[in-house]
Amino acid sequence: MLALRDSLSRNSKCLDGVWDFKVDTDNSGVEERWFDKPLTDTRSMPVPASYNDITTEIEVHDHVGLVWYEREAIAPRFGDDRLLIRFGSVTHEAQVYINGKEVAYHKGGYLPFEADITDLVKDGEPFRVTVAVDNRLGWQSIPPGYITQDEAGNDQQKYWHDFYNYAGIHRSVHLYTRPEVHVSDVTIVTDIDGSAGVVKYDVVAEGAKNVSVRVLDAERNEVAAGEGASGELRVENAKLWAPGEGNLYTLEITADDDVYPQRFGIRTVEIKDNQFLINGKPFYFRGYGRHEDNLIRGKGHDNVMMVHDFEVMKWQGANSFRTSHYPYAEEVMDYADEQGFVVIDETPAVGLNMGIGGGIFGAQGFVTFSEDTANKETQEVHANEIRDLIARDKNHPCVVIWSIANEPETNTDASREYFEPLAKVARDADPTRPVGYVNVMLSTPDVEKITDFFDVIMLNRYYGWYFQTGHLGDAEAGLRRELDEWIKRYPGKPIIFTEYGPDTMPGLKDYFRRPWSEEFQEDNIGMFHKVFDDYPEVVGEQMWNFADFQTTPGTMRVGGNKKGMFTRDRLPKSNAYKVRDRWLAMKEKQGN
Ligand code: BDP
Repeated sequence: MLALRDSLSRNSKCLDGVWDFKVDTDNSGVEERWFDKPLTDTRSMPVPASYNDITTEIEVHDHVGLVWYEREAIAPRFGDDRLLIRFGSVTHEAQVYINGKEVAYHKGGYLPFEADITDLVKDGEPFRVTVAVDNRLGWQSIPPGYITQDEAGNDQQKYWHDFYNYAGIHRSVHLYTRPEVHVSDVTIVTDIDGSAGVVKYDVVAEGAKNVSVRVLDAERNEVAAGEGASGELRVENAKLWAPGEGNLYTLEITADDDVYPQRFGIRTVEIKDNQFLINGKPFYFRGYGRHEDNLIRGKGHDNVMMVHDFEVMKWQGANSFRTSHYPYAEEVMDYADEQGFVVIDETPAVGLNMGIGGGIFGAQGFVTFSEDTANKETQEVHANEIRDLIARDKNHPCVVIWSIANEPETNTDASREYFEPLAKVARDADPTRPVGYVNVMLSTPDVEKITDFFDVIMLNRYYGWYFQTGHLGDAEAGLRRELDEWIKRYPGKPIIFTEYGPDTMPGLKDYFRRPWSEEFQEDNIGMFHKVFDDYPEVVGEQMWNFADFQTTPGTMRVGGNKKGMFTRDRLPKSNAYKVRDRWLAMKEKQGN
């Protein structure tokens, strides 16, 4: 889906603000047709934000099922154009009504959707927007979950991922206008030829008689132009997009009366002899797995936090991150392009592994892949998440790898059957970028069954924390043994560490440098770094996690997951300074 952009032919109006809100205590609002009339007995709820932490009421925080949002909007003048309503994301399911009429149903909590509402509203007139939001996860949702009842008969949502199931209207809501005949998609693929950039483009604009394009540089000078819906252009003396250098161009597309500006960067990505090459140069990933998680807002997108987080990452000398464990807000992807950050872009397929349920995530006793659990239908939902993510993010130069799942079960024949077609879905949707998945520690190379479908090996490893807790000598030996085995079995595939590091209580100091202390975080992460430095096949270190984040309560979680390099309010733990020294030195050496 195309990003929201204003242009000569497109105007948008933001509907963010304070909406009316109501919890649907017994989840009966759809049957009772709450959307027919304005909601009654409402309270205030900011948009965008997760609703969970806004009020002080546990009934709101813990509600399982539907909540309702509503506001009035005034239609802008749209004349003969179409008027659409667009949501950046609603987690996890949304039904949208305009003046009581359903216009959209969308399942999947982390990607945008829109609806044409032209025929339901009038220029300049007020109308009612009602959104029913459902936070329930089931076996056929991505991520998966299931619901049980407690002794009192209340629903309890269970899931296998280690972050809190925040819900609500998480990203901005807009109205926008566009001509009836319009640009509905564009794919841009770039290459480098000497000092020139080669720009292949393919526009979809159904019914358009005339399609033309021009490439504009950052100062809006035209540097190339073409006729027709697809073609190849040359940009002489191209300013390449590169790590640390957010050089961007715009492909301005004109399709009859519609004008759509698509930003892109000229760069290449390639894997060769164990190395990850960007613009033909070996790239080493320094950074983190992150979360969209913040105080009070939960998973609501917030530009203040976004810009601050990037400042903090730059302070530390990071050059990359993974969108663990779901697609991030479009604003974040745009900003990563601009800042020259390198991104591993992940689908919301997290927790497809009932083997690690156990004590941590509060559920166990299921088989991951079966007719009654994650089945064909789940696989199709998963496939659509991959397609939709790639459709949304394919023109972002920052994205260099698609990660189709985090820590799924991959040590069974059933997992091989499940993942083979999904790897293909990703490759068909984008033949230009490497595809991978993020591997869990239970899937060591001797038992893992799907790495041959992928281009890179991405490992989450907790040596010295969940395993050999506190014993770094054994941890290091285990890590080295495992790495040797991966390299032996998969020669040529580069290895990126996508998670490592222990929970660390900020302020907990210890002369004996034991687990949970700030000293232990330094030692554990330092041990990993020492090992990485010995292996040229390791081309990246993304520690877990950028910042502490909220989870479901559990005996292994203290007010959430504490593996942050920074606290939840983005203050450095002592390890952050150590890693900063390392990363700034590496940056100096690598030049990015
Ligand atoms: C891995 C998951 C991540 C968890 C992390 C942890 O990928 O989501 O938060 O471990 O345990 O299993 O901290």
